[in-house]
Amino acid sequence: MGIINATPDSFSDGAELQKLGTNSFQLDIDKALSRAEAMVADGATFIDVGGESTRPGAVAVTEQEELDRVIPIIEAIRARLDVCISADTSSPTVMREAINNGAELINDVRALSTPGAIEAMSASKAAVCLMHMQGKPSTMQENASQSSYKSVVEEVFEFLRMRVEHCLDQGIERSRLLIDPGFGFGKTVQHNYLLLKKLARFSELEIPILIGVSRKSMIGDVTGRAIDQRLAGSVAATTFALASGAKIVRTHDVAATMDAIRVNSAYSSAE
Ligand code: YH5
Repeated sequence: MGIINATPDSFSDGAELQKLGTNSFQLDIDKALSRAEAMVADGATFIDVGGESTRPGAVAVTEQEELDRVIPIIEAIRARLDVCISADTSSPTVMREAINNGAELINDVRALSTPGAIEAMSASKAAVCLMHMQGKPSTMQENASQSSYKSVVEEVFEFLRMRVEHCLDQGIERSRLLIDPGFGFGKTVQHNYLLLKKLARFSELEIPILIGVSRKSMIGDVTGRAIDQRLAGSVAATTFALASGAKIVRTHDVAATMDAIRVNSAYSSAE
């Protein structure tokens, strides 16, 4: 799963080109589309489009801003590429609009906890990824270190098990669900590595596991590397996740991640 961040700061040359009389909005869409094309050429089968930054400390966006950022990019990808489009959102309105415009997966870091989100999904045929997060993006990492997980693995497991049950009760079929332990979301580096080590536990739920470790602090912390130097570490962590049964990997670096997937497939099927 390749990542497209539809947040203004991720297309940073927009402002400069605008001065020359170019439409920066169209430029952002073109840029997102060429990124998506490259990721599909590298082997991505999902493109995750998000308009709300959920990085630690990020500020909230309005629903309208999110729609304005995400929907045109989804439309452009749908018109040009044969790939499963994932919309990274917690807003029921954005979920509905994204699905109406061709998204087949909703990636919700809040696991459908926003009022109306469950209803938006049960009224659709789209799939949904339920992710675990402790706290909220603006403050989750401030509290992570003193956070009182008795056992981080058991608590994340119980949370996902209950969200899965709730979705099933509300008419979202099992075959439409994905689960994700939410690396970096209200967790210390130690919590993240324990979750990675025990990831196989989550296959008990018999729902495909999606993971995202790409360029995150858990990689930066142990390698001492800046965000743009974390590829090797991210691929190493990904390999452990694949060996423990992860089925979908959310990444900024599709080509290298595909190599890890191929190596893992060969390793798993060796006899
Ligand atoms: C995820 O794990 N993550 S957004 C901080 C970074 C680098 C990357 C400090 N959405 C996930 O990618 N959706 C995000 O450097 C996600 N699973 C799912 N399902 C955070 C992110 C990032 C944060």
